[in-house]
Amino acid sequence: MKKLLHLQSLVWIVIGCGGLFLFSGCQGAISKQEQEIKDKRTIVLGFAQVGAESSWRLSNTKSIKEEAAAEGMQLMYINAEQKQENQIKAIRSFIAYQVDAILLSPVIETGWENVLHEAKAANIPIILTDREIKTDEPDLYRSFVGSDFKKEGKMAGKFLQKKFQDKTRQVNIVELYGTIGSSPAEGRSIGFREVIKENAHFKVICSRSGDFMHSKGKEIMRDILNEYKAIDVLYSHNDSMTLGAIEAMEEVGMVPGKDIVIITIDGEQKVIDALKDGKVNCVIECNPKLGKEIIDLTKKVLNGENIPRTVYVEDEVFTEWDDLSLISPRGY
Ligand code: GZL
Repeated sequence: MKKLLHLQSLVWIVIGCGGLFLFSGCQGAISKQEQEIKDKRTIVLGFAQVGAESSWRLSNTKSIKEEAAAEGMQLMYINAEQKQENQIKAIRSFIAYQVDAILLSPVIETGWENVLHEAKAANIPIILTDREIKTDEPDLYRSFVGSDFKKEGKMAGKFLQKKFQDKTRQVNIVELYGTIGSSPAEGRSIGFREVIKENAHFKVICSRSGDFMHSKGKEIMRDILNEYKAIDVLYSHNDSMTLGAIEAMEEVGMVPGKDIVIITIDGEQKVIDALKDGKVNCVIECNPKLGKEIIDLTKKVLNGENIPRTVYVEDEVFTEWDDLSLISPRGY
């Protein structure tokens, strides 16, 4: 509708000039007029966000909203409450409005072909932010901006190898898995296992999904503590689940970071504070502040420039061995 309105106003402008440009090879004139309108009009983006399940997610949303506003872009934001069907509905509404581009953080990796074909048919570019999709049709989206989740999993495994380098007895590991079918959970799990398979005495005795949520992380850790009596390590796919798991440990008198070594991913302030208090042993950052990279990339797409297929943001690792006073406030 929006683009149609602009086209009509463009046609009106051309006719308003006595149709001078309409029939006499007006391409040059129209493209000048069109360029002036295009330069003046506000870019409208659709943003289908996963939800608001963690402080990480809230920071990620804030970063993208702030950068879009700073660039004078209008952002239509939908919180899909971690449901793929809500994201698909949001994309369809963005298509109906004929936004200039769609930002999508796909809650899970599969099931996107139909709606992304609809966006392609509408000539609306898709940019993936934060999470990736699995598809045999790479042209369904232009680029991915986010973290390298497999690398995050490997960093977790490498910390564990150093932490237990003197141990030869079996090391029992519990994994709090993120959202099943999501690219961060899959990457963090695969990367971790790729590293620890070098150590035959490292054993993942239990892996359960807490869906990246504090409440589920606590609930599942309570059950695991009842079922397993010899746990050495908790490897948690995100800080929200970790904070829930720490509460479950403390409920039964366990000392997190001592009785159970804890490795967690995201880098939220609360978990950095827990690292400083000795309740956590290793925090792997997953940088949520993707706004600048996403909006810069979107501008390039809309200007018809070539863009990279994948833009990984850098993630840091903070361990119990570091000078933790050097960690700047996290902001999320
Ligand atoms: C990772 C992101 C994950 C965070 C969680 O990029 O998708 O989703 O690690 C969030 O905190 O729920």
